[in-house]
Formats: sequence, C-alpha cells, structure tokens
Amino acid sequence: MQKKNISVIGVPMDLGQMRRGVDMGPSAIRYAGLLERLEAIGHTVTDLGDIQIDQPERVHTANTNLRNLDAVVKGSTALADQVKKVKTDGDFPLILGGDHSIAIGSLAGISSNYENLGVIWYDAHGDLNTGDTSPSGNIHGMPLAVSLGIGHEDLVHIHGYTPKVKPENIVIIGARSLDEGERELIKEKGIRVYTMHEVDRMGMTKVMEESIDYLKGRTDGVHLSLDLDGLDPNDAPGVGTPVIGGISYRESHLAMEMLAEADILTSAEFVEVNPILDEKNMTATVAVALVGSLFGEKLL
Ligand code: EXY
Ligand code: MN
Ligand code: MN
Ligand code: MN
Repeated sequence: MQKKNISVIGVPMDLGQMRRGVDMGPSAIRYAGLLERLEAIGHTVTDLGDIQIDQPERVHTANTNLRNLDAVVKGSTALADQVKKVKTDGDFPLILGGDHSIAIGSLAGISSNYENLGVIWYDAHGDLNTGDTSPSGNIHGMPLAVSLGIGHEDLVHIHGYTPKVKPENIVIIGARSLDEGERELIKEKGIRVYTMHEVDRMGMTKVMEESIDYLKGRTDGVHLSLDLDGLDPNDAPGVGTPVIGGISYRESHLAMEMLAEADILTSAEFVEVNPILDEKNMTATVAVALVGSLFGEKLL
C-alpha cells in the first residue's frame, strides 16, 4: 500500500448514548500504541488531539426525544470542521471515538470532497433509526440514517447540505440487531447488508471481495466506519451495546487486510471503545491491531 499522511482526530463523545466511559475511547486507543504502530509501517502520522465535547452533566435539550441533541450537533460540527481541514490538506483522517454518533460529523466533513462517497458500516447494528423509530432516543443509533438525510433537521444539515451519502454507496457488514424501522428503511432504500447470516454462510473472504468490487465500481472514495461492537463480545468486550454472535477477531483482521490490499479507503473511524467496560484495555488493543492490518502491516 502507498505510504500515507495520516491525521488522527480523537472525539471523546459520550452524548449519543447513556453509558459513561466511551469518552475515554480515544485515550485508550492511543495508550494501546496507535501512533507507534502506524509509524512502524512507514506512514507519517500527525495527532491533532481531541475535539472538545460538552460534559453530559451540563447538557440538556428540550422539545425532542433525541437525547443531548444540541450538544451532539455542536460536537459533530466541530468534528466536521476539523475533518474537512484534513481532507483539504490531502491527508487521511483517522478518527477515534467516542460513541458512533461521531460518524455524523465525520461524514459531514468528508463527503463534500466526493461525488459518490462509499461507506463500509462494520457494526452489529444498522444505526438507521430516526427520532420516530428509535427505541432509546440515543443518537448513536441514528448516524447512518442522518447521513442519508433522514432524521432531525439540525443533524442532517450539518455543514449546510444533505444527504452526505447515497443509499446505493453503502455496505453494512456484521448486522445482527436491527429495529423494525431500520429493516423497513433498508428494504425501502435497497441498502446492501451482509448480516451475520451472510458472514457465516459466505465467509468473510467472499463478503469482502463482493463489497470491495461493488464499491470500487461505483464510488470515488470510501470511508470505513468500524464499530467495535461489530466484533463478537468475547473478542471486544469493552463496548456499550454488545450483541452476541459477532464477527471474530481473525475474520476482522482478514477484512482489514483485504481492504489494505485493495487500497480503496480514503478515511476511517474506530468507535464505541469503552475502557470502563473493558478487560485490561483489550478492546482498544484490538482496535489498534485492526488499524495495523488496515494500514498494511504484514505478518511476514
Ligand atoms: N438500535 C438501538 C437503538 O437505536 O437504540 C441500539 C443502537 C446501538 C447503536 C450502536 C453503536 O452501534
Ligand atoms: Mn465527557
Ligand atoms: Mn454503531
Ligand atoms: Mn453498534
């Protein structure tokens, strides 16, 4: 793979859900050796530090069931500004969460650079809820819908345009917990989804071959949004919404290696690492190992 200029952006966001600790995700991932790992491969890495996010104790939004809406909009806008700067410099944004609501800001900052931005959504969940379909009011269950232009006005219009992504340019991998409204949206929009059924049945090699071929043919850039809860909780226990029966550590490595070989990614984010729920920083360590494979680390 070509050597890259990678800009790391931390987003200590915990306002998109209700469990404390996920705001420490960026620190845990750095502590697990992220920068050294990327530099050892030969990439040039700049750590831009963390985006400032409001503390949950000081946040309140009235007149909506979307929890912490205003503060999520504020944090997402700050992230989108930073990501856009990185893209303007021609660098590769590597964004560290934080809960998955940060994808709203990541995609808002990235997508204006592309006609057809592709998105790989590696997740146990669809994150396709709106205020109307959400069982929880948690915005981390909504970012993919928001990026499609479906959801609260203040979220879909960050950076002044919508949608950020077209449904035909999305591939979801690892889904095994979808709400009714999300299933309907997937069918209505014809979104390509490899649930755990397809991962089991086809194997990860075929899933990734198909996904890469599909996106290569139709997109001019690809963002990877990797939620650590896409992995099985035995391999990645430090997440707020674990779902049993997930993608294994080895399958995930394979997926990252295949993406590295294809060299199609133009940005990536790793989200939902919660050190308080973790076992000896295992989930952050897994995230860093996956980043290594994604950026071309070889075993031999
Ligand atoms: N679908 C559920 C909800 O909307 O509340 C759970 C969402 C969890 C979202 C996680 C991080 O990917
Ligand atoms: Mn916080
Ligand atoms: Mn998610
Ligand atoms: Mn998830």
